Amino acid sequence: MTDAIGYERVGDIAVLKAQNPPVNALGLDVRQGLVDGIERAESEGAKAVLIYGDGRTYFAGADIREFGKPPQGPFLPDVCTRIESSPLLVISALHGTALGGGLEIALGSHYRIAVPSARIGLPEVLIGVMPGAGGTQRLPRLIGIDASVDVITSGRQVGAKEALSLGILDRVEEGEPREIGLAYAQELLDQGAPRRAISEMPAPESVDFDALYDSVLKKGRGLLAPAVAIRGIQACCELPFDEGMKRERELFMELMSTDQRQGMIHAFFSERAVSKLPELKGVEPRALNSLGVIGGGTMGAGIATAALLAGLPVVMLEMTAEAAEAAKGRIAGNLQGALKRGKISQEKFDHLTGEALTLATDYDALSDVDLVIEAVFEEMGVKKEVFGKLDAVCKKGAILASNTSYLDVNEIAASTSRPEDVIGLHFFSPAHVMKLLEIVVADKTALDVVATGFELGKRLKKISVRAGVCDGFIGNRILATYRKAADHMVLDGASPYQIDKALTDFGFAMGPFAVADLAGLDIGWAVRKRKRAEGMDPRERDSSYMDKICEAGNFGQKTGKGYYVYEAGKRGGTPNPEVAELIEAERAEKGITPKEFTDEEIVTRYMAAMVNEAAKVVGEGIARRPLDVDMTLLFGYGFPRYRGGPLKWADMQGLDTLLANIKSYAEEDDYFWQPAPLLEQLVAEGRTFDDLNKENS
Ligand code: T1G
Repeated sequence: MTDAIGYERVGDIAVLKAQNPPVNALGLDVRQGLVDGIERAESEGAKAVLIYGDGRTYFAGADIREFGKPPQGPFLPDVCTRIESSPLLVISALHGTALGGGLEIALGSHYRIAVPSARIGLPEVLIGVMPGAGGTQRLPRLIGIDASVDVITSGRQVGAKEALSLGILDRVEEGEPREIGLAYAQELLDQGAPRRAISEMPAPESVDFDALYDSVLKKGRGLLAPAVAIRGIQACCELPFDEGMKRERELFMELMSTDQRQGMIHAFFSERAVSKLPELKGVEPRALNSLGVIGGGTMGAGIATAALLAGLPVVMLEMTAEAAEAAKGRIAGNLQGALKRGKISQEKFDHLTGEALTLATDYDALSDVDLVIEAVFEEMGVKKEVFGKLDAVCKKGAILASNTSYLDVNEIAASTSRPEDVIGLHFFSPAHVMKLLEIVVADKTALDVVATGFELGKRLKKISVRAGVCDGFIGNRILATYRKAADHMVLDGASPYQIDKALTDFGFAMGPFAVADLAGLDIGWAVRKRKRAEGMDPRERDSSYMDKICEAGNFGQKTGKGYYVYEAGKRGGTPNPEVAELIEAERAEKGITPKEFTDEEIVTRYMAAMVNEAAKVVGEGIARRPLDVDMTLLFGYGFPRYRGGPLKWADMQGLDTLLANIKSYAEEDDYFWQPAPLLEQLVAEGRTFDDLNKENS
């Protein structure tokens, strides 16, 4: 017996306790311990077996750290079948999150009881695979095809109450899993309850699985796993159980070998690793019990909303009482969404827009808050004025943060007497929805201030990424480059609409031109004007057609017209014919003969620009590790999760191929396409971005 599974007898009941913290993942020792425990219970003449988890949860699934390594028996499907085939009555008592292989172990049991707070699910598709231990063979027998398709293809967590009504659980009882499990097992023994092997239950009637496969594939926007899982459910309905299990295993192993599985596992572990910085180990955050927000516009109101939902009282400072009331209205509007979705009660809504939110027009109201975030106009003079006042008013040790999206946080810090207390907290709009938070660390920012930034991000359930100070930090700096690559392709012959489609086919939620219309074309216009005013390198390709779109008052969705024309009540837009004319005129003016671009070339160039700039951002230390860039692009810029992020994608393409492409583009334009030194170094040394992740985590 391994100690991963504890064994004790309570009368006729053998109790198997999972003790493999932190989440009782079904690693080799746990699997072996379960088999040994069942065999021991049978040899000792027990009448029933209770399986439950010690610590915070029942089994949370296979140990995904084993993925990609040579598989070792006993394999999980066999463990589930071994449990199910026991002549003893097997009961599982669930708490925490019984997910993936964890739920499959429970489905191999004959009865299932749970505490009310338990959640169950088959989230395998969220990491690029599918249930591979009988989930697609047992669940449909238990709850039918429709409910199984929902649970398996969504990967969502199902609460105990819903799981009971679906028939996945037999009982939901308050109490400790061990106690309610023992009581239920004894009750079943006393009733002479029969074993209930799900594999012996009839499978549902087959349906048109080809149509179901197609609709799930379309809905997944390129994601393979949910659609392949449909073929597993089909096997349940069309094959005897044992053959269905074999078919499920084949499909599972097919998914295990895909780039999508690699990408999504990378995303799973990276979103946890990104906020674990070696330099913050053992650094205590400062007190964080109250927040001040300056500026109640869209961003400030979004930040205040996120803080209020995280339980932090907020002082909202605006210039006038009317503006403060308008800010409160925006916050209430944001919270209405949470109220409608049942995320908060009316009572909570009233509290958050009542005593938890203080409106103010005088800086003195911020004298006692632990952390202030300003979200005022993006102009350095305005920022310095705000920070000068904060420096005078805020208590010693208070943290002064700027939500600036590209201004120099070092310069802002230098305008105070306490640069060590100054940090950038770059939220993404809408701030109460977007997961990404760039924590911009200036030269003098104290370590415990950085730690407090990450603590705030954790409280707000953000994916927090440490960024150094440069124009655009991590995300916007990389965006500016790959957006420019797209603009160059437009000038050279591609249409904005072909580019948008090529990139949505690649998996982006939206293409760059649709994104520009959403964000507002006036933002890019202001940046181009700023850069021209600051003086541009004559080798940098500039473009005027976009200015002409803006000069006509077309800023995208907010004016109803930009690259696309938007009609009220209709999703998406149709190409704006004026844009093509402006592009042709500029090509003519510049003497450019337009050339054809294939979708593949569009994606290759676009991604080469993104990876090259990302490699510079890592090489310069603006991003700590390649995974930090991946998480930034995933959570702030709609990069497709199943590709893991641009640098994970680059590793899978092969860095040598990418570098060769960049060098070939440099022959046309050696200013824009300067190969990143880090990329050249990695190729020369035969290393990958993932090697860097491992060396720096
Ligand atoms: N394997 C290995 N490590 C895991 C793990 C897992 N399944 N789940 C979590 N961890 C680690 C995680 O990396 C972190 O480590 C720590 O545990 C705490 O996690 C055959 C093949 C369970 C809801 O997909 O959804 O079964 O950073 O920070 O927020 O069909 O973890 O501390 O070093 O996330 O409380 C299916 C994935 C696997 C569940 C807990 N199961 N995990 O959330 O803590 S595939 C999953 C989660 C499978 C079978 C197939 C969450 C959680 P570290 P955490 P949390």
